[in-house]
Amino acid sequence: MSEEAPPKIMRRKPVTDHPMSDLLRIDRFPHVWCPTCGLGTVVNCLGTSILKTPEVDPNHIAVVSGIGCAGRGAGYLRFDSFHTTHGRALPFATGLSLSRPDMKVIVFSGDGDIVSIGGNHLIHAARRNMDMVVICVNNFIYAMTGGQTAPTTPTHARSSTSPFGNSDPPFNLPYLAASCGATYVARWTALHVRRLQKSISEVLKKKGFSFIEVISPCPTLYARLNNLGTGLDLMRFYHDNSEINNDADLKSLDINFKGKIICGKFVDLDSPTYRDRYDEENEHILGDKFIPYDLPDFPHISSNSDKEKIEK
Ligand SMILES: Cc1ncc(C[n+]2csc(CCOP(=O)(O)OP(=O)(O)O)c2C)c(N)n1
Ligand code: SF4
Ligand SMILES: [Mg+2]
Repeated sequence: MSEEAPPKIMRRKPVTDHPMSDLLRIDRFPHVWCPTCGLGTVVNCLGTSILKTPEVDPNHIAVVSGIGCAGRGAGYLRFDSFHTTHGRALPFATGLSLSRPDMKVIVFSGDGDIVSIGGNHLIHAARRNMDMVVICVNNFIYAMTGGQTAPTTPTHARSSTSPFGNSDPPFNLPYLAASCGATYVARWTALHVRRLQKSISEVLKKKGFSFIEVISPCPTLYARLNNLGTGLDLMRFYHDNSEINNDADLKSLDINFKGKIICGKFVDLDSPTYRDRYDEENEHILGDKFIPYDLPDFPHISSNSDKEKIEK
């Protein structure tokens, strides 16, 4: 009588489904990002935050990107995703947020896209307290186009257009966003995954203009041009050189070349959004003739939203 073979013990079970597979457009893979680039980590943090914020209905989330390596983010995420033109993610998101107030609009893009060509849109979206979340992935450079100097490149850092070192001062992004009117401002690095996820969860449940800067490794251009090693070396650098100080003076958040990176949640306040002020102004002028959108304050949030029901 032949004995039945014992069940095979598998030390490593084959992975049939990625934990994020419901949220990713796997058909778009392999992605374009280099090994040890920080962008995958930041996208993963965004997806994880959405999954771990049970109040937020994933079917009411739109992700908008501009152009750049970071700008590829929207295309890999399986929400209502829009890969727009360079610098225009914020005006696109503004139109979307105004015409679809039932959607939570998230802009996911790079420092060059949001702060350089898109800088004007950033300051005005913040000033008007547009209801949107901005995740600005700052790798200190225009990566996709070959590593040119960005308005975030630290003084003395080298880039393909400043081969002897950048002579300009970079923007202090949290200070810029806050001084223009952003009602939530935070900075993390790609190493601070839990804190970044917590921040994203917070802003998903908040109204108004939220700005999260994420310092992220670009090993292929920024690190190579500045002899900073691999993405892993940059993660070690963040580990050794970042300091969390939620109470830091916004003016003190400058990032110097190879200097300390102060992280934290610096601003979290409630202030009327563009739509609140628009409705109030129109009600004041038109009285009963004005019919505002009949929507709850947080239409994308439902107490019994079911993550299993992500529409395929
Ligand atoms: C109007 C316009 N100008 C310039 C470009 C070229 N361009 C594409 S991506 C990019 C820079 C992207 O930098 P960033 O937003 O920091 O993204 P990264 O690649 O660093 O993630 C530039 C200048 C373009 N596509 N369109
Ligand atoms: S060039 Fe830099 S930012 Fe772009 S994918 Fe490669 S490592 Fe990432
Ligand atoms: Mg960049």
